[in-house]
Amino acid sequence: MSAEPVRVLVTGAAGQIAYSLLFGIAKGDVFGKDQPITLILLDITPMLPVLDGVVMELQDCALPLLREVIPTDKEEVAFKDLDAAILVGSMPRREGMERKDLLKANVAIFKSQGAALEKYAKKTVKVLVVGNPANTNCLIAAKSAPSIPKGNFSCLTRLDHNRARSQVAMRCGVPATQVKNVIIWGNHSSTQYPDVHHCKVNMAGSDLACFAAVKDDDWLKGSFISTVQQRGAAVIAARKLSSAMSAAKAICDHMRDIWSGTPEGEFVSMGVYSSSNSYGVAEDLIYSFPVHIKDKQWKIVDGLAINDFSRGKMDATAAELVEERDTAVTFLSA
Ligand SMILES: NC(=O)c1ccc[n+]([C@@H]2O[C@H](COP(=O)([O-])OP(=O)(O)OC[C@H]3O[C@@H](n4cnc5c(N)ncnc54)[C@H](O)[C@@H]3O)[C@@H](O)[C@H]2O)c1
Ligand SMILES: *[C@@H]1O[C@H](CO)[C@@H](O)[C@H](O)[C@H]1NC(C)=O
Ligand SMILES: CC(=O)N[C@H]1CO[C@H](CO)[C@@H](O)[C@@H]1O
Repeated sequence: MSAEPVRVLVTGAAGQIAYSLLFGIAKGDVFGKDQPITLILLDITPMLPVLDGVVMELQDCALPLLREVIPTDKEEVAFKDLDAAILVGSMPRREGMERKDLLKANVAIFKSQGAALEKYAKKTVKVLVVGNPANTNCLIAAKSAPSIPKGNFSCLTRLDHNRARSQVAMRCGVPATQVKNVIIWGNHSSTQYPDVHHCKVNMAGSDLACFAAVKDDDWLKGSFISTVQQRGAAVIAARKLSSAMSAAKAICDHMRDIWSGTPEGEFVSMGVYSSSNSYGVAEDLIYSFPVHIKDKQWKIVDGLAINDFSRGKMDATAAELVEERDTAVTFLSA
């Protein structure tokens, strides 16, 4: 029995995240071990020769699920009939480039790709934006594809989520899988707020509140938070390249959960559309919230208690996103 292949686009496909990501997708980590896959790889024209090398390597992996690989520099080819779109490519910051000019260049890319989703993709397509500024790029893509439900767009904060989970796990001496329900609130930047007030650590067979398991409130309220916030910069300082293997793993985790759901009683962090003032967050932002996923639909986990310590940090990261959105929207209409 062979199901129809899912059509999956990865943009920035000649880049370093894609190099790990494509392998993860092609071997079945995301859409399931029985689901055939057609991979579509989009990059800019000068990168087409590199893309050919990536295609050769994918072929040489001799994977059972990979039915076809389509490299392209054309949006009308890339976005056709998509089931899933993982938008990794974006304009990188160059030496001396103004913040505003960088944002403007990214608005142009995500406006165009949003319009291509609108025109060519399936209306049920699930879109994950990774390229930075991920939250605002995602919002621009969603606004540029009005006939695709906003709920089908999300941006990646799972890497931050996994970093937080792992920091707690290492502190407690347990595998990362014994730590659940950390939350990343807000922007994927150093103002993000990694929150462990609802996190549970499974130690010796029982679930303990994170604060009780770690037994070091100063660490949890101080250097734990800054370590997670600054982790991307620490990787760049050490590796001279940004996070790629861990980003690819996080993308696989994120899209797999969209496809197959989250376990009962667990939640994950994703940048999603803020539409109902959940947790007092301004509407019309892509903001990272704790979500449950079922039947390919996310729902913000509601009713979590928020103390003053958390409130201030959640508001600060929201303010940053409001400012960025308001600037980006002026470029959108230009
Ligand atoms: N949200 C997150 O958690 C997270 C984590 C890590 C990295 N990132 C971001 O992911 C992005 C990619 O990172 P990387 O390390 O793979 O970068 P990279 O520079 O190695 O690769 C990016 C690729 O995108 C391509 N590209 C640029 N513009 C494009 C366009 N308009 N259409 C298609 N392709 C285009 C480039 O040619 C390049 O091949 C960066 O923006 C990075 O900041 C986000
Ligand atoms: C939000 O986060 C992104 C991704 O790290 C960053 O590029 C952007 O500058 C942040 N926004 C603001 C307004 O600081
Ligand atoms: C989360 C969400 O809103 N998902 C929607 C994605 O699009 C499909 C098809 O239009 C809807 O059925 C889902 O509800």
